[in-house]
This record gives sequence, structure tokens and C-alpha cells, in this order.
Amino acid sequence: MTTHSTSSTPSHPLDSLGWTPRVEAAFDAVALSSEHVLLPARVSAARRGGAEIRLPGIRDAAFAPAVRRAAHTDPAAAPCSGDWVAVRRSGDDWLVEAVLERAGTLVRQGVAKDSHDQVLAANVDYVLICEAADQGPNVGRLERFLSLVWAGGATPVVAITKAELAGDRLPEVVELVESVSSGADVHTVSAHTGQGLEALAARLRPGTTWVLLGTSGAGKSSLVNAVSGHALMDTGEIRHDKRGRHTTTHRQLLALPGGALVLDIPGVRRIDVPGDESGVDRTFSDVLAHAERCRFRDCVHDAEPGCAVQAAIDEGELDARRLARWNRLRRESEWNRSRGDHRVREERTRQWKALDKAARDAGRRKRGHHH
Ligand SMILES: Nc1nc2c(ncn2[C@@H]2O[C@H](COP(=O)(O)OP(=O)(O)O)[C@@H](O)[C@H]2O)c(=O)[nH]1
Ligand SMILES: [Mg+2]
Ligand SMILES: [Zn+2]
Repeated sequence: MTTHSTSSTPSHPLDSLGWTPRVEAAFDAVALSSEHVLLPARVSAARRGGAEIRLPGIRDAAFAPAVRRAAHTDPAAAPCSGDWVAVRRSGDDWLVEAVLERAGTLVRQGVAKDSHDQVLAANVDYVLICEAADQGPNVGRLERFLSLVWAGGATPVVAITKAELAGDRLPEVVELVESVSSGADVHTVSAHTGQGLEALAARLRPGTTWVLLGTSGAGKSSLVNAVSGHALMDTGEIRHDKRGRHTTTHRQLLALPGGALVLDIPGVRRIDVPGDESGVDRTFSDVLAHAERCRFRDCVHDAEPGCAVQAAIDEGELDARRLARWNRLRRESEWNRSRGDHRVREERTRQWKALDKAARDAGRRKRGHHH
């Protein structure tokens, strides 16, 4: 998603919301086959049964509550923050006619036995994973975040935040973070001293959509504020009173002065590795590269002869703990996928039973009618 209007072409009113040719094509397909006049809008926050939407150029409708026309059983199909939707006016309401096809999603695994996966954010180009320099860093957590982002199709960027707090340890912290971030750029930043902010700001290109991931207190909001030069987000120093929380719900799609968009999603406390193993494999691409040179194709990199992964560990090229974490995340990912498959099967059975019952009830009514 690198096609953006230059200063020579007049900007489209939707550009400031992250409009792209891909979204335009998806919208046209929906709009042309509808009997209604539809408008494209972007969802700033999910709502029960609908969404808060942003429409450019319509006075006082910057944040319009919208309702979903069709009730779907699949919660993953409900509008979520970052979604592009096709809406139409109906009296005083905006109706969401369709959720346009997504690219780059962040998905929270359904944790409970029968819970569905939840799309936290859609149409995300980049995810800035924030890890504070003075708290570890926690490389296992970083690997989980990276797996989640890769699996959803967005590009991860890592920020080591609060750099000045690490003091002499900073080079060591950076090396450790870089050793687990293969394929992702690492920025070392401080919202307090301004270190690294210019380099990061240069990456926040106009029209790109970002999500910040990291534990509470990692410095996400401070970083957004420091980069943008405005107090766009509440930080740990501000008490979250009623008004504060209200403000937050209405500010879930933030436009940075440079033109990038930030989706402020609810905190992700528990990071389950997605059932899509490609995310884990991409995160551990350096380990995979070793594994490709193992003598046996089904090598489990334990004690097999000719294991290139064990050889890399012996030679000090690979940390044995990283291999252990890879194995663990792969197992978790497989488990989550099988659980997801099980859930889909159960859902199908439930729908089939409901259809079957409806047919039988209809048959009974029909027979009763004839008597
Ligand atoms: N020393 C220092 N503290 C920071 C920095 N960035 C954030 N903090 C502090 O860390 C705390 C949490 O920051 P906040 O941005 O609210 O974190 P969030 O929960 O990830 O959004 C606040 O007290 C900030 O002042 C930094 O670069 N240096
Ligand atoms: Mg915050
Ligand atoms: Zn091996």
C-alpha cells in the first residue's frame, strides 16, 4: 500500500482516512451492485450491532453511529476498528450495508472453548511493537507479538522505547531485540529525550494505518504524542476519569499531523499465537533457514544425526533458548489451529441442525394446515 497522491495530484477527500486503490475497487464492486446510493466510510470503533464511522466532508458526521443491516452469526464478520464499510443514509441513521474485504488484520484467538476469534483491527499496514528498554526486554513476548502480526498480514516494526532508561545496558538490549526480530526493522526511541523520533516519524507515511502493540506502560501513547507533537493519546500520567474514557472511545482512529493513521485498539493482555503457523515460521525464519539444511526432512532438531539446527547451537550461531521457544510456539499454534477447526465443525453442525429443525417445523405446519 504505497500508492499515495503526490502534491501534484489533487488529494481525494478519503486519502486522509487511508483510502487506497484496493479499497476503492472493493467499494466499487459493492456499490455498483447495490440498488442504494452508498458511501464509503471507515470504522473508528466497533459497537454492538454497528460501528462508529468516519465520513469525510459530511458536516457533523465525523463520528456517526451506524447500525448493521444484516445480522450475521459470525462475529468475525462484524465491523471492527479500521474496517472500510459501505454505508447509506436511512432517515437519521447510517446503515452499514457491507464490510469491505480486509487486508492486514490483528486477530485475537478465541480463548474460551466455544469463543470465536475476534478481529481487533482491520486494514492495518504496520504494527509498531513497543518493548520498553528498562524492562528486560522480554524476547518471548516479542516473538509472540511478531507471530501475531505476520500471521495477520501486516508488517511489524519494533520500537525499543524509553531508551534513555537503559543507560549502559542499551547496546545489549538492542542486540537482544534484534536477535529475535529477523525481518522487522528495530527503532530505538525515547519519548522523553527525543532519541530516534525523526527516523520513526519518517516511516509514518501519509495514508498508512498503524497499530501500536505492547504491554500497558510500554510507552505507546507517549511515543505517539512525541512523534506527532500533540497530546493525541492519554498517557499513564493522566487519570482515566469518565471524560477521559469517553474521549478515548471517540478517538480510536487518530490522524497524525504527518498523515499517518493510528488505530488505538483495546489493550491486548493475553497474546495467543494464531493457529496460522506461517506467522510463527516467519518470526523464526533464521531458525528455519538452519532447519532446511538438516539431514532428515522430518528432523525435530533434538538429537538426530546431521541436525543443522543443533550444529548452529553448538557453533554459537543460535541460542538454544530460541529453539525451545520456537518449538513451544509451534506446538501452541498447532493446538490453536486444531481448536479452531473443531469450533468451525461444531458451528457447522449447529447450523445444519437448526436448518433441519426449521425444515421439519415447516413441514409440520404445512401438514397441520391441510388438516
Ligand atoms: N523515562 C521515560 N519514560 C517514559 C517514556 N515514554 C513513556 N514513559 C512513561 O511511561 C509511562 C507509561 O507511558 P504510556 O505512554 O502511558 O504507556 P502505554 O500504556 O504503553 O500507552 C508514563 O509514565 C510515561 O511518562 C520515555 O521515553 N522515557
Ligand atoms: Mg496508552
Ligand atoms: Zn534438525
